[in-house]
Amino acid sequence: MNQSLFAAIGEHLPKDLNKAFIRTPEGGGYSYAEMLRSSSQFAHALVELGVRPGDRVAVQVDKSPEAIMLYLGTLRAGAVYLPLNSGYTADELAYFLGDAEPTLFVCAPAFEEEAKALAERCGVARVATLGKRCDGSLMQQVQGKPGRFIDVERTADDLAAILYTSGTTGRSKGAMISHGNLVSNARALVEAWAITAEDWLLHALPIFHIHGLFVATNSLLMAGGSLLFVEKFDAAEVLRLLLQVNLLMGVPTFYTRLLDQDGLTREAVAHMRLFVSGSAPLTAETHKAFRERTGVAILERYGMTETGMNTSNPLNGERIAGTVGFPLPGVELRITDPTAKEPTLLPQGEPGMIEVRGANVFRGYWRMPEKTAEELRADGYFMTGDIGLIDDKGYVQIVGRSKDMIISGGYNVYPKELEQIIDTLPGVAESAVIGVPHRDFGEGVTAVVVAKPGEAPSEAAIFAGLDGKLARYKQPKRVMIVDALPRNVMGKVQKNQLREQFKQLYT
Ligand code: MLC
Ligand code: AMP
Repeated sequence: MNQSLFAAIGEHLPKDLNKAFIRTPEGGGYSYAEMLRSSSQFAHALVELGVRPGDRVAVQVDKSPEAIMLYLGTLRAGAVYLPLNSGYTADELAYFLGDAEPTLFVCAPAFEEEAKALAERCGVARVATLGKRCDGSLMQQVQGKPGRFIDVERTADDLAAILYTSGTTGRSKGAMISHGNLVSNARALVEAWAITAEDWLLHALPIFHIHGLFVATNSLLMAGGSLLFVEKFDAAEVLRLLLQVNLLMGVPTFYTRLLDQDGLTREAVAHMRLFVSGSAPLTAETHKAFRERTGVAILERYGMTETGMNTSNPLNGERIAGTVGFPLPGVELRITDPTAKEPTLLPQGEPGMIEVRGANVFRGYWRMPEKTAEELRADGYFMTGDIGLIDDKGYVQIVGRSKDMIISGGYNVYPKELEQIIDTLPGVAESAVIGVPHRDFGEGVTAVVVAKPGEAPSEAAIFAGLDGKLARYKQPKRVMIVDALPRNVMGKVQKNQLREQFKQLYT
């Protein structure tokens, strides 16, 4: 039996296949029947381009309904989808292409020449292009292909996708996500949030991370629901389009920006069934402000690339601000002592390492068995790196992170990646990159820099030194020059002290 995500979606198709699957505000998009046809055509085109089952298809394109067809076509061809943030620079891409060794790299048409040179350098056999206006070489290749495709059979353990997550020590790791992972998590969300074919979700997230690609897209597909698809989040436009939908999923920045809109009123959202927030902490302040203004309690959930969604506040029941709710169906969660080598359970209410187990947990890191072994325990629990507790009502609260990571507007930024570059810049003795409260992005990436004796690197020089090397969202919003970094007796930089010192920089 085919255990692929697409086969599972096939079991839940709406009765009327002419019903919308994706619609854009301009009237474009695909019905379910058109989705079945188009994803077949994409699968045929991929096969023609030499993509075999198990091959990786790396994709860095602008958001469009066609990009979703490419995703589905890749799954149907039995290949492994590898989405890449459209903000990644050529340096960043070179690493991913070299590591994942895809058969095909699909990029935006404007990037074709550069991509071909990069692909040659990284040993990638083919490049095709896909634009957001149905343009590009892949789109041409898709035209005229048969509207039926015999799907490649997959087991639950076969890979469906690889998503790179940066590491705290430098090299990014490719999280291997199986069909079984995607199917189980989409089913759990359909159950937890009671998603049906009547639902319309306003999709304003990027589609190169699990939130936009898996949580928002797969769960609606698994229920035969519909997506109103916009290219990016614009608070005024989203507020206007909410009238046409009943669900919104977003990162906390969506909600703080919506609160800045005068038009956000009880009446404006009276028809909405559910607002979901995740990917970063939703402050109790934002939760409360949204509730006061609209009468609606945002439902906060918690997940990560390696595990999909782990917990959710209840659909029916109290949604408590500052908590991420209960484990989803099929997910086991425990809190352990982060200092102990063997899993040591902590009493309820005590903060420790959040560990999760279930069909949602990934298959390990691509070609990094030692990293996999460091984070996936022999008994199947994954050590998330998040510090949390289970309160007396059974709600999970996240209170911190054991990993040195910043979450800015829902994107993860690893300080090490910046520090390694900043430390090589002229006049810099050393640096520490921290996240401090930021009104818009939740945390603002901030570089704290110590100059070499007799030198005075400027903020502008640091910005210039990072330009083009890392995606823009990773770059510091401010650079603070200090005389020395605070260290403990072991010589370790005390980032907590720096976070305290600069906590009011962006508020
Ligand atoms: C954009 N910029 C950011 C940024 N997004 N800077 C810091 N953090 C961010 N998140 C920068 C741009 O580089 C640019 O800077 C400037 O801000 C304006 O760019 P923009 O394109 O106009 O930004 P905007 O569209 O307003 O984007 C903000 C945003 C977007 C919050 C809407 O970042 C977003 O959609 N975030 C969602 C991320 C997401 O989906 N995360 C899920 C990960 S999965 P400059 O200098 O170039 O002018 C996951 C697991 C889970 O975490 O549980 O879900
Ligand atoms: P990523 O590696 O991009 O998938 O990001 C996953 C990380 O985002 C988790 O390990 C958490 O640290 C964080 N995260 C996701 N959802 C929440 C949430 N609701 N509250 C706090 N942190 C969250």
